[in-house]
Amino acid sequence: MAREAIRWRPGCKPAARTIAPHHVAIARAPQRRAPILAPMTLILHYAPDNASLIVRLALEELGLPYEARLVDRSVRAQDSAAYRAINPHGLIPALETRDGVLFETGAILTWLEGRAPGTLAPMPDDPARGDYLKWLFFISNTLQTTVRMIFYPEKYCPGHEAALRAQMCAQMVQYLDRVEAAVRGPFFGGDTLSCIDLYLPPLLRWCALYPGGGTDWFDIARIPALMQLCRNVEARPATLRAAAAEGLGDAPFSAPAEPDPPEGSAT
Ligand SMILES: N[C@@H](CCC(=O)N[C@@H](CS)C(=O)NCC(=O)O)C(=O)O
Repeated sequence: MAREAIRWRPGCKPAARTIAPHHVAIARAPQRRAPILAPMTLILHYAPDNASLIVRLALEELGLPYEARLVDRSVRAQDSAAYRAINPHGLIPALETRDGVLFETGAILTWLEGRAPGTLAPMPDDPARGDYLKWLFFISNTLQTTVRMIFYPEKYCPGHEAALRAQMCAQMVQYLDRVEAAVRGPFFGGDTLSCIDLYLPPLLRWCALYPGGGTDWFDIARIPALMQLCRNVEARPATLRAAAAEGLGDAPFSAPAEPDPPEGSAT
């Protein structure tokens, strides 16, 4: 079906919300004032197959126009003064908005979801909101941080990298078992896509791929509900657009392979 970008106008709710027919949450959109967001005011600082992918998935789902600006990891551009002026932590992603620069994937997702309330998260008065928030925070605070420790143990415990990595892989198995047990439907919370469904598949992809030669701990057979969720997310046109932009193939989450990006480097 025709897919239009969300447009915000002063003093009214978003117009032309024809993202996808199964976005039942759209019907819950509030009548309150939505902010003005002029086209092309969003700049996503990204590297292929980095955490910026999660933000790109949300931008694509919401149909928001954005410019993707490469952070060239092959020359450690994330450490450059220019990028540190955007994100002082030197981490990818960052999103430039009319409200200033945002960093932290979970914060960016929440800000974006707040531009179109009800599209990618339960509304504040929805009983499902609490479950959504607690798992979103767990994924952002704990799951993603554990993945970082598996990828970059030298940043957390120099001299004890192997021990830290082993400990974090074992921890991750337990965390993923708990996330698996919490899946409620085709998407994490049930029938409706949320930011959580855009966050988990990239994390699982990275567990399967990185670091090269060090992913034996990751056992897809333990997490069938999450694998089905991955298949459901990667069937979406928004996901296919994001995957194409970053060279991730047609099954980026259920059958991940090394990326072949049109520009930049994943590591
Ligand atoms: N907590 C941050 C973590 C982001 C993160 O780990 N980004 C990685 C890429 S996936 C990164 O910038 N790595 C480069 C580095 O650590 O130097 C967030 O959620 O945005």
